[in-house]
Amino acid sequence: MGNAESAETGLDREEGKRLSELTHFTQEEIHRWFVRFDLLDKDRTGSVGAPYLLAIPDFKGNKFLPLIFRAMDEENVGKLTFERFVRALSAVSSRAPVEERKRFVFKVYDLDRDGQLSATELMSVFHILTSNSIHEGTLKSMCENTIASLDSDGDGLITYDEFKVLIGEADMDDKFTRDYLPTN
Ligand SMILES: [Ca+2]
Ligand SMILES: [Ca+2]
Repeated sequence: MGNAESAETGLDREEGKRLSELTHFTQEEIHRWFVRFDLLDKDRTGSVGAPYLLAIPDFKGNKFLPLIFRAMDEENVGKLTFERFVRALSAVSSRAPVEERKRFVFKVYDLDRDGQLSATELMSVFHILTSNSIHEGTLKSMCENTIASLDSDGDGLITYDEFKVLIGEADMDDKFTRDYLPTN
C-alpha cells in the first residue's frame, strides 16, 4: 500500500508499523482493517461501538467475538478504539503463541476482571456460547465439572495458573482460536 493510500485511510505509516509490531498482523493487514474500522467510525471519535464492529460481514454469526470485544473493552464503555480492535483479533489468531491466546481466553471468561474464574462466570459465558440452547441443569453440571477439573487448590475458583496447566494446546486450537484476516 503506497503513501497516498495510507494517508487517505487516515492511519499514518508509523502508526501502522507500531500496530503491526504490537499485533500478529502485517502492516498491510493493519491498513486493510483500518479501512473497515474507519468506515464505521461515522462520528470520527476514533472508537466504534461493539455492535457495529460485530456487523462486519467476516464476523457474522460468531458467538465468541462479542465476548472477545468485551474483554478488550476494559472500561466497559461498549466501544473499542482501533488499537484495541486489532489487538483483540490478534490475540485469538493462530499466529499468536499459545500462552498469549490462553491469557486472552482467561480474560474473556473473567467477566468481573478479578483475576479468578467463578462458576457463575463460566455459566454466563457458556450460556452465550450455546445460545441458551442447553438445559440449565446440564449447563450447571458442565460448569461444576469444568471448575472441579481445573481447581487444583479446591477453593472453587480458577486462577490463571490453574487454568493454563489444564487447557492443552489442542483445546486452544479447537475452541478458542479464531482467524480473521481482512479481505478486500
Ligand atoms: Ca472473575
Ligand atoms: Ca482454585
